Amino acid sequence: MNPPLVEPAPAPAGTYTFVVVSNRLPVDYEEAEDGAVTWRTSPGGLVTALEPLMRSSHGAWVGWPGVADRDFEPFENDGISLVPVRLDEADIKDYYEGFSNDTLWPLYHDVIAPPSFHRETWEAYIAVNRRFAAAAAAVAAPGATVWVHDYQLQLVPRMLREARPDLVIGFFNHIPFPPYGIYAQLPWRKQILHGLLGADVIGFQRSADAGNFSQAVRRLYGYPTRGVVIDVPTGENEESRRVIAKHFPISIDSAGYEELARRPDIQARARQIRADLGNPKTLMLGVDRLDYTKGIGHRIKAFGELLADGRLSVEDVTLVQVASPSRERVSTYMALRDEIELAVGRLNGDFSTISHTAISYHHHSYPREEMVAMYLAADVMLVTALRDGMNLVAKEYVAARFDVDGVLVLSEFAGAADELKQAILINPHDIDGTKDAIVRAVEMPKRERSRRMRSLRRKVAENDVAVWSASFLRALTGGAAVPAGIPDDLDLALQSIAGAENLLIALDFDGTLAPHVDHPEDARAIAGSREAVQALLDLPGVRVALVSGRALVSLQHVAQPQSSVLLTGSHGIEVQLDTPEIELNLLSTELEQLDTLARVLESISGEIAGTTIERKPAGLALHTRLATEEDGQKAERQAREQLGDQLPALTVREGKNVLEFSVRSSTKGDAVTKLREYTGADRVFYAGDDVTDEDAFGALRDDDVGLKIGQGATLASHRVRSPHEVTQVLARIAELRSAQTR
Ligand code: GDG
Repeated sequence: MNPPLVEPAPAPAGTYTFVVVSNRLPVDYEEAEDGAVTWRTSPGGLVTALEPLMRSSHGAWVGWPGVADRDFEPFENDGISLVPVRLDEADIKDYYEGFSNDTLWPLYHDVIAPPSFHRETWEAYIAVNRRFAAAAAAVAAPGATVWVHDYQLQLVPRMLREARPDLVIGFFNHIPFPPYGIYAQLPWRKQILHGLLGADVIGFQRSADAGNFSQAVRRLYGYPTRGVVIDVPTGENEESRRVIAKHFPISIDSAGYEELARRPDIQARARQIRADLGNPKTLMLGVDRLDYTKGIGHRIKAFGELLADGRLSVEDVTLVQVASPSRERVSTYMALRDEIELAVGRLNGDFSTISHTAISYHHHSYPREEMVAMYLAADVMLVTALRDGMNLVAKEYVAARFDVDGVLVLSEFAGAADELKQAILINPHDIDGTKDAIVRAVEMPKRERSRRMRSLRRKVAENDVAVWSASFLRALTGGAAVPAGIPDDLDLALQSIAGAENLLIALDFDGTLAPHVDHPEDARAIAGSREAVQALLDLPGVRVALVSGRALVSLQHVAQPQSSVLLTGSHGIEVQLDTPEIELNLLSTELEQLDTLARVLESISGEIAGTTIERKPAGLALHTRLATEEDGQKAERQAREQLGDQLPALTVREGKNVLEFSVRSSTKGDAVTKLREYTGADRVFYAGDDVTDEDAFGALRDDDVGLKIGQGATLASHRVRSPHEVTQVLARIAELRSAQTR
């Protein structure tokens, strides 16, 4: 058991209903010679995204104002309430430069640089996180939503929950979350997970990051995880809290970038930049904080070799590299700067001519207008990060290119690569591959450039930072009372989906078609739902499926579905797709694991009185209800230990006096994916009410429709009150589709 991180003294509540917490406040401090203090908003994407919400919902931002050793009272700037947290020089050295940037940053970025592990800086990290948590707890109104940001503040969610259990708490990690083999190096690996699991929703950039996090939770805490859902025991009456760990790829204010790019003065500046560089045929650009994760050295090496090989010539191609100053007091960064500047100097010495500079290198920060002018001026944008949470520069370049030109070369190790598939994707460690990609970018014909850029621009425009924050906050909140009927935005979505060529209607049963009842065997679909399903089944190009956590035999018994309804049960482990038999859908490796599992549990149960084994479709359960408490614990411990060694990939679910092991960790999300494949559906409608339905919502694509029934956090795009509305919705889809196909 972890000790409480904050003494649980009941804290008095504040007045803000929405609170953002980040290491740095979005303002810069300026002091005039006469001592007059002004604060200037530093316009990042996060501010742009959250500003409207901050204003409309009585919000506050908690963070460090950027000046050490000074106390500042809360103040208002540009209509946003700011709550400064004090950091002393020692905090900056130990919490910020030390633990955050010399331990967590390199560890989370695949140990590209060696992380240092120091107990003193860890202590400072705890102390400063506690200060942030206390500041947020003091200003948040009862039941407020608090959104904590980034790796510097991973203990804050738990500290806040302990101080203020009434709050709804979200956390977003802007940087990657590493695979377990790397994360496990951290001496305080359990404490950090414990800290994060204080949140209700934990957001990551990529689905791989969320997966790494869930795996760390399973390995270090053994908590059951199903898809994006983690059941975290509360320590009271066998209860657990549901935590969602999912990817929410961050973005930029794309309209804002495009607006700047369209300004005549900025376009003129772009032309000027090219002219000042001697109007090279190809201008290549790199823009990064000077950080070892960004692969600046790899980029320079590839460029240098291309010049040396004669595949590029300094007469034709110039590389502009902006390396904005960063973390200059951390020794790894000082060494990096020396290394990069040595490489730039050597390369220029070798290849530049009096009239042509190979690399135009700038160790400065520029105003945003100047950055946009550079984006417009650059024919090729090089993003060669060795590991990057997202990389906003890639998205900014795309947003700025309203002329639908320019080529983005993008590392597959940047989160942006998950979305920006029409970039030229590279592995920056592969210098030859990177060189080929650069040449391809330089030589790419105009038609291909436009085709790729058009598709990239659509992606960035549709998924801007407002969409990002809205989808995170929708997952986090959405607990307000749900009105009856079909809301207008849902009706619009139904109109669109009803026209699909092949439509899959996938429905949870309990709580969706049937109200919840005390005894599961008594559940029955509500009046009218059978007719609504039949109306859909009668239409061409529509398939209807039930997706249930129940075993299929039980589902058939209570739902009595029409014969053409597709069925999946036990969270996707059992399927019945137009066949008379139920298929178990296990791979031969899984069958072997099942045998090993049975052998281990039977031998434990054979030796410990009062324990029994129950066979499940894809696993076994060890029941200890009839054993003494001591024997029960012993059996569970032995099972965990032996299976942990022999079958580490098993999914473990803990219940009251039962420990369940499955060889298949199937979710309703897997069920939806399988059904989509089987039916060849181009659009999917999914309705469900339970937390296990969140996996299904998580498996939907942008143009699918997810419908959550009732209150509670959800990833679904729409919500209705009860099964009654679900029946209306199904009837409405049938009506719309038959009208459209008539
Ligand atoms: C972290 C994660 C994730 C850079 N130089 C100047 C300047 N910039 C701006 C860029 C861009 C931002 O800074 C950098 O964002 P990145 O995403 O590229 O990288 P990190 O700073 O490492 O950010 C990253 C991000 O958090 C968000 O979640 O994407 O993966 O590491 O906006 O334009 N801006 C100006 N002058 C400069 O000289 N004005």
